Amino acid sequence: MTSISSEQERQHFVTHGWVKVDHLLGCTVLELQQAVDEVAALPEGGPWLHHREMTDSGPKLARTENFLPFSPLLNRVLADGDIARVAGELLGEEALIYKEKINYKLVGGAGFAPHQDQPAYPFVARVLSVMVAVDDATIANGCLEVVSGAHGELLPQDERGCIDFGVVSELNFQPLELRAGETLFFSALTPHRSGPNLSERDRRALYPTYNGVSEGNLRDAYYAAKLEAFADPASGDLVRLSLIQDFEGRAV
Ligand SMILES: O=C(O)CCC(=O)C(=O)O
Repeated sequence: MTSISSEQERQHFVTHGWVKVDHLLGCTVLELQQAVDEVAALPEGGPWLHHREMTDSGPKLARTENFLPFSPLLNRVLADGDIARVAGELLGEEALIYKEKINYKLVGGAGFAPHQDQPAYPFVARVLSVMVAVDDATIANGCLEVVSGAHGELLPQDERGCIDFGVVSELNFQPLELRAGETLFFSALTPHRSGPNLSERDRRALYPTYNGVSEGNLRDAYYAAKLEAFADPASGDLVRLSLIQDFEGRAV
């Protein structure tokens, strides 16, 4: 089988714990943005999960999950296309979608505390995190910041499941700007964080997460567990988006 990622890209991923790859969408950036607009416009109360946050200009959409069954284009791009094939090359076996989310980070939207993704993913030993930029992701609008070469182990965590404060000061976070349509593959152990969107433009991004076929199709089990965990409404000032409390957004 011919591979889609180059040897250099695979080596970059192994060494640094992340790699950016372009030209994997299989559709135009405009089609991708329109499909994300359609998901954002889905009404409340479906099997998809919309989450909102409070910003200085009022409540805004922060995240949608569980939308692939309702978006043929996004399902093709994330589950059946070259992004999933490169994910498989990096995992070393066919990649299946474990879960999918859109982080909208609309103007004024909040950032994410330093964390590794692995603790947020039950039932699975190995997952691969991926970000597909829907809009340009820049320092001003809260692009991802990663620590290179620190994907060998789970770091000490605080009570929220984020990286312990004492460890964070020793980590060297580097901003990764992405052009709309570019894809970032990163290890579920790569420490990362992001700032708020202080710009005048929205910064939307898709985050499909993949597991290897040898661990089975876990997507339904993941969403059943998430719905059960979220049935017990969390109190407090922060919005809960994940099974860990990495999001820094204010509750509506
Ligand atoms: O979208 C971002 O800015 C960061 C997202 C993130 O780290 C997460 O959803 O786990």
